[in-house]
Amino acid sequence: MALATQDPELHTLMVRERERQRDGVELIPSENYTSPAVLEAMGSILTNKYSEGYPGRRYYGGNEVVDAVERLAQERAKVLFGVPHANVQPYSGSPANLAVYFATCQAGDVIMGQNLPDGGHLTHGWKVSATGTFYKSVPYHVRPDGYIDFDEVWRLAREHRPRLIWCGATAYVREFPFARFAEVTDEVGAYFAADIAHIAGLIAGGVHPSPTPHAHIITTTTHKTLRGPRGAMIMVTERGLAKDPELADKIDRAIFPGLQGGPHDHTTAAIAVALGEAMKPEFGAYAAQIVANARALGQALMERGFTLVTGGTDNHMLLVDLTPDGIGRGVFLQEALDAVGITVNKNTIPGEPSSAFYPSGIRLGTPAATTRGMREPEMVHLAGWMAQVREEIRGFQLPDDREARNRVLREFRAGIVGSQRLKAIREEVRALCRRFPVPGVG
Ligand code: DSN
Repeated sequence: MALATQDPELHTLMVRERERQRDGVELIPSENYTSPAVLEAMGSILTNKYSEGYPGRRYYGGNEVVDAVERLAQERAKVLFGVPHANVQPYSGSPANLAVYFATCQAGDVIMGQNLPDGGHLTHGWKVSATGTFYKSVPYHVRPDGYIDFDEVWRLAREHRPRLIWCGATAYVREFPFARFAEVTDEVGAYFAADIAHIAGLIAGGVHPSPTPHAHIITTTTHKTLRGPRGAMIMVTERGLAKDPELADKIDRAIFPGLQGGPHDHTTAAIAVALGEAMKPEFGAYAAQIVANARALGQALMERGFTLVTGGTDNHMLLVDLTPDGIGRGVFLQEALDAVGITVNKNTIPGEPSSAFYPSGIRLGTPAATTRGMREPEMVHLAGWMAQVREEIRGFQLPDDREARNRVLREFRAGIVGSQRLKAIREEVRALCRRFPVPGVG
């Protein structure tokens, strides 16, 4: 109420976003809907406090309650992921990952991670990221079939003797081979960091193997499948402490005072709430349904002629290869699906023949749709609409020449605004959404 009267301009924008979330299907695999309890903690008076340091070791007074909040989040993370140490202060995934470098490497050290266009993350050493600038990045790739090229991982690790190897990705649809990465890192003496940002909720729910017995360090964001607030955690495993008994202290010092100042205590509280939710048996059922929905969506898409990287999925995500329709078509399908209220993101595919800005695929995921209660029958509806949208825009091709490309995109955008077919699908999507309210949104 305060916002509506005090700042109607901002309030109107929030109303619009609420409607967008309510009336469209969210299929971006890194997004989710938090619970009303998480939202309540996030929007709480805990945002008023400064708490540099760690519980019992702060630089400001008045932290007796915040200490208890942070300890609660730490303890829940430790229980949920079976680790002896958890730092819940990273502002988000990228600072968390940067802290891992700061704790384990010197500038110029060799590091390895999955190449960005092959599904890896910016912070795993991509050339324009600080992690690819301050450290010598030797990326590994996926094979043409979409699976991690493990022969290459072995070859590069033996040749370059990296200090740190990442396993984890933003666009990888198969189970991560954590045990195999442990063999490699053990042989070459590297730290093994597992970035489980995408799959943390699946691990917590018991439907993806955990890296805890294999990795030294585990990082994760808390807002994807884990369904918490936007934040992150860094965990150190027993294996990590066996390799380096100081590792937990090094991680803590890397976050504060190395990279960050005061933690966001309202986020810490919301992480504690989300971890508490993830410890409940119903979260396991949720995680299993995410995967079941992803498989159902993938099967229905393939039955309608779509090509999936690796031919399916083991997790919450699908990567659709649109090259049979022409290269660089991700932007066309993303925008046309936006027009009908289905939100996806354009994405590179293995061996991308175009560019990261005009990639040849789209990335889909089921965590958010599953949170609002959608099941296999709804996935089949979604696949049907996606096939119709693809047909509607089949005539557009992306020219190489920049001017021609801009002209085609202008025509395309005018075309999707004017399409009666897309308008009709938009109404069908809206009707489906009304049957599945979003927690905290309505
Ligand atoms: N932006 C995230 C994702 O969508 O996967 C990764 O940081």
